[in-house]
Amino acid sequence: MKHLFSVCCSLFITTLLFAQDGHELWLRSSKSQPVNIVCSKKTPTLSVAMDELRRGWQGKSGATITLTITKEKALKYDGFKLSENAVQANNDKGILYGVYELLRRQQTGENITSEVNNPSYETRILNHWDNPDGSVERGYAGHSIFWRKDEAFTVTSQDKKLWQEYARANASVGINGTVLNNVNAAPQILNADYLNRVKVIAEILRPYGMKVYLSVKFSSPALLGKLKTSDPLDPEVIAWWKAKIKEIYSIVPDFGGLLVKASSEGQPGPQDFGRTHADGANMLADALKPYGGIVMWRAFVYSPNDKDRAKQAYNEFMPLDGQFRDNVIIQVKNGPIDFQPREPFSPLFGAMKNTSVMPEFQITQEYLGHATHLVFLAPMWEECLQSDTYQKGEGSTVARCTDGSIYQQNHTAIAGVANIGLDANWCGHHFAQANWYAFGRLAWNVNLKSEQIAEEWLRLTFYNDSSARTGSSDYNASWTNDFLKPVKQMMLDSREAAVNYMTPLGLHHIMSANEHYGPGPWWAPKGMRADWTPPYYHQASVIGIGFDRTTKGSDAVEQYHQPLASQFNDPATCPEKFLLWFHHLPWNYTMKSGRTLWDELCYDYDKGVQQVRSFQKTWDKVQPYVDSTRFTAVQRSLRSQCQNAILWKDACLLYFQQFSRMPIPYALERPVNNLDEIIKNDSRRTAE
Ligand code: BDP
Repeated sequence: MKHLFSVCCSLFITTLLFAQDGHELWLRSSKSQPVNIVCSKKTPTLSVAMDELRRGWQGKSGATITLTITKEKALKYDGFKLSENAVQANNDKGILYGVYELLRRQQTGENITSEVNNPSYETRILNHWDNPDGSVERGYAGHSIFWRKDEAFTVTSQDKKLWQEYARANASVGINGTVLNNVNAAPQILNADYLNRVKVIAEILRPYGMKVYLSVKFSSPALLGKLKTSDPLDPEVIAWWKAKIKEIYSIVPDFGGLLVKASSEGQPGPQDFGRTHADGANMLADALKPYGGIVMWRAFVYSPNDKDRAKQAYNEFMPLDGQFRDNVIIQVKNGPIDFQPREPFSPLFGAMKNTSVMPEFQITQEYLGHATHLVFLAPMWEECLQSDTYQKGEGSTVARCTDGSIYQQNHTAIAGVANIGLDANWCGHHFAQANWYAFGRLAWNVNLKSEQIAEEWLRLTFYNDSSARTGSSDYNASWTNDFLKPVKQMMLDSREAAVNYMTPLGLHHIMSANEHYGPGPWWAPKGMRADWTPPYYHQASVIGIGFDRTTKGSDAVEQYHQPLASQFNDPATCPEKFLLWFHHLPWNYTMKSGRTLWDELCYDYDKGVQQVRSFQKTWDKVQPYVDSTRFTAVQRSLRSQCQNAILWKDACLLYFQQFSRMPIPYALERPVNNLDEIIKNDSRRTAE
């Protein structure tokens, strides 16, 4: 009888759940209460704030809320002060952020306390890797929302609507800037036609407090200006950039600045002319300075000649510490190599003491299963941000070394490589939206916990208020117990699961070539740059596995401040999650669990697969709480994720087993794929 009752309830709830394509993100409209707003000033941003209040007020019906621009010393950047019926800030953007916070708290049922809420970073920016032809590098959610191939310069009302929705979503989590094009920049982005489109985008984003930025190709003076050189010290080159930047500001007066990938992966840069990164960055910084613009100069550099790619950014940039202008920020990826599922933090954080440094995270899941795998990235970013660099004593976390708490920085910033495209749900996977949300929330408050972010996002994105009203408090309780708790746990476990089935124990860069989806530890075609092939990173042989970065090896450990350098250098004290990042060890090396290294690897891969299987069960069970469109989409993705996790496990274990020559522990499930077939399929694909 009880069972029948709950089945009936489930059916009742399900029928009330309207199909959701996910386009509304975490900003799902719900019926609001009437509200009176008192606001003495009038600006486009304040109008947005007032509209949002009217649209989403869930407080007392007929309440009066006051929006006041003050001059409060305790407020930093666009921070705000909140109470149940007042928002104070030093500027209109702060008011807007305060309004979003107020509405979020009303919706999630959090307390509204009257404390100062300042952002951790001044600039909280997305990097779109969007190309002028509409394609998106490492994008898995459809084409660019900004650019397209056909009728490239026509702006439709549909474009404008989408850009406005985009701006609103970003503002609601505090993101205040966006780089509109790929770091592998097409030079034509600086041509008038494109700049006019940038102007329209900027106009739509502006009321939402968002500035636009562009990525530029360092050789633009030669390519576009037909100059003989792009040498940053050449007077004609300097004049060309000055004129170009003047032109940009005449079109977009509040333009934010430039992002530059130079002397990196084949991109031109100052080194082509015998100049340094500082020469290049400073030349652009000087041209931007009169307008208040900044240069975000990337430290993602490596050449095939270096013995250890992990060391290179540090080697190139440390000697330049203190030589950059105060409107240059060095943009550093979280790890020293790339955006791998797990890396130790980049040793540049905290080490560059006289230069502004900003973290770059990848929201798009290039190495984490694209838009197919459910991987909540907040735990990964939290791990990086809360890593202690020890550069200024204990507690010198990456967060504190970059947010201005420890070093005097003229500008502070944090960037996330966007996962946004034209897909109806913006991000490809419904749960990938949580990563966009999480990036914004962490950029605003670098100390937020992943758990809080996941909970907020789930409440905003999946709580069904029409059912809540009919189902009353019972619905609330069962939603919390049977949906929120298990799904939140799934999100929180999902990154570690991906590490387990992809790259456990510090393994890295063993993904399949080019598209970076699935395993490829064997991939090393003749003549290929060694540092683009997985064997360079895993170094597996009959002797053992792992990259020796100890003092006896590449000595990458030396780039870390003590006590980390010694800790990483010794396999007994090196955290096991980084073991094979720093050490080459024999297959029978004894792990803390008492198992051999080989067995541990097998157990970790297996655990990853089992975790995804448990995510499938978790999701199937919450069906009554989710509309069928989103339910089915996530269910299907989890099936593909599970197949891919099994492929990772089978491929890596069977491949490494050729060297370990040890059996896969018999307690574990046997592989279901054959290595030769996996490799054959993979080489067919990489040859395409
Ligand atoms: C790598 C990506 C490549 C990017 C590069 C970068 O595979 O597409 O251009 O990072 O960040 O991970 O510049």
